[in-house]
Amino acid sequence: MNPLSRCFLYGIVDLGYVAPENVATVTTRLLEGGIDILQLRAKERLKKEIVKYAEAMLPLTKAAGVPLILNDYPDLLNEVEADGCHVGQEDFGVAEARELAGRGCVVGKSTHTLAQAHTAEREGADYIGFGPLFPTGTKPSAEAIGLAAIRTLHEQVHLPIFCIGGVKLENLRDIMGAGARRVCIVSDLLLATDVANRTAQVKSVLSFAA
Ligand code: TZP
Ligand code: MG
Repeated sequence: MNPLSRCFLYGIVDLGYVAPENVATVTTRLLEGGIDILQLRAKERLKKEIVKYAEAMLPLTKAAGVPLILNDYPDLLNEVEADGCHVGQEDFGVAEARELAGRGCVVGKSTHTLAQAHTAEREGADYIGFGPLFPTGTKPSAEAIGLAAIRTLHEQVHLPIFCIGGVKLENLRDIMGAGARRVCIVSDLLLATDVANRTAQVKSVLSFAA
């Protein structure tokens, strides 16, 4: 069975939004709200800093039984007891990521087209991200792809698919209505006044739609 088959809401502790001293607190809030899987995303940070943030998150995610995924650096899985890594189209192939990780782990891949999603499945990814659905300040350089391909994607690719990019509590029902089952949300959770409450609200919409 896919280790992520019961994960529907993917959260990211993104250091673009979270100050280093708040990494543990924000992680706790996301977990309190019922996040199913968490990624640490720390662009332009040194690897040794990323290791430190991951170490702050790990006891919390482990206690909650929630997988922790490191963005960009599969090799850090040699140093950190995280559960997996996430790679983009310009990073590594899935097999290469597994080799760099040096041990069994979850490998996720970012995809932006149906063709890339098929390739990721063939390469043996454990899950994919699909997006950005909408323009997003979290990844301003990426072109939005809209909702049109979501249903076909779910008919053709049999991996956990996390729709990402501009997903918010407010548009979640539309995204589910377009065929999505799982989502990844960054800013709408991290910028909420009450992160745990926002996370719980999103979870309840997702479970209602499941
Ligand atoms: N990959 C595609 S869109 C995105 C990433 C990391 C950012 C999503 O962030 P937000 O704030 O939920 O739009
Ligand atoms: Mg990357």
